[in-house]
Amino acid sequence: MIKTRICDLIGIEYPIFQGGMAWVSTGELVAAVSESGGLGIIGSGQAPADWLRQEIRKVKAITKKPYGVNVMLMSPFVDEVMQVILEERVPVITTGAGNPGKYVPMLKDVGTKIIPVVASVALAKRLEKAGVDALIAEGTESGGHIGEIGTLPLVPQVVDAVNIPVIAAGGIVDGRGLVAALALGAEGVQMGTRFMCAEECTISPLIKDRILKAKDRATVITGRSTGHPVRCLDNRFTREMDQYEREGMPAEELEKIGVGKLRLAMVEGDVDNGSIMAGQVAGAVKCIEPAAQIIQAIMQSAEQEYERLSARFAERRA
Ligand code: TUI
Repeated sequence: MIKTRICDLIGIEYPIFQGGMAWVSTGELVAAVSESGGLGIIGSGQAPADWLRQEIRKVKAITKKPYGVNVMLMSPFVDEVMQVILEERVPVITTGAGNPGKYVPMLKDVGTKIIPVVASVALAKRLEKAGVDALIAEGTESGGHIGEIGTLPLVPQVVDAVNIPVIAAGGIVDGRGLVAALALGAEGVQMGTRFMCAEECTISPLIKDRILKAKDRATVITGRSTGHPVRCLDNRFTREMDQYEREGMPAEELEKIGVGKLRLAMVEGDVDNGSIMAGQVAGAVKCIEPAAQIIQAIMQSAEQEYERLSARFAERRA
């Protein structure tokens, strides 16, 4: 059994977070992950506050276990979303795409644990000083809005720079990834892409099918010129964006074209014109299965991999 500080900090059985993906991580998936002993996290993205309240209530109706909400700090509704989080006494929040420092005191007041996503050592250090409870160090292998450093170099540098627990994200899809993350000094993992193919995930089956058919080189990065690079599966939408970027379209116009495209993919199932945000591990996701089975499989294979490595080290010592 792999228990770490993060399990004790938030009261979960297994050190596995399900990434809070906009339009993907709805109450159904979140409740299933939390009920299975991981941490399910609602993706509030750019959704309005009442949508979030409804998803929180769905989770509370299904499970009494801890769950989280991801706050996308570039959302126009961020203040209202924070208000709902306070009112509903959400146990854990994660944040993305910005610095949540100014929200830390009010969240601490109500006992909400704050676990920001960082893509650099500098922000990790600043947020530890601001009083956050743990950090998610997310490498560029992830889907969606990404930083520039790979998980393998980022995680140990963040681990060495702070004393609070660090969760590794980006490029992790199975038990081998969990053991590797622990070897880097992380105390857990966050996975998004694999949970997109959970049975309980409510996205369009056409998107799940695209992930299952993806190969290792299926993802591309668009939006570098806007300062907000995004990783998604290569499709008509990403090729058009790429063309516009090469033609020098201004950032504002590019961003306008992107509006609504994530929903178009995930909810409407438009696999050509939508933005299918997914990580580089898409090629390693092999089947649709219940969240409980995903978590059990990861824990079982992590323990086997750990045993295998221990045996190899023991052989060398003998
Ligand atoms: O946030 C994510 N992934 C996301 S958010 C999203 S919605 C979106 N759509 C279009 C454009 C932008 C967002 C889709 N996927 N992951 C967490 C994450 N946070 N990755 C990287 C960061 C990050 C980047 C810069 C965090 C902080 C930061 O700097 C803030 C600062 O002030 O230094």
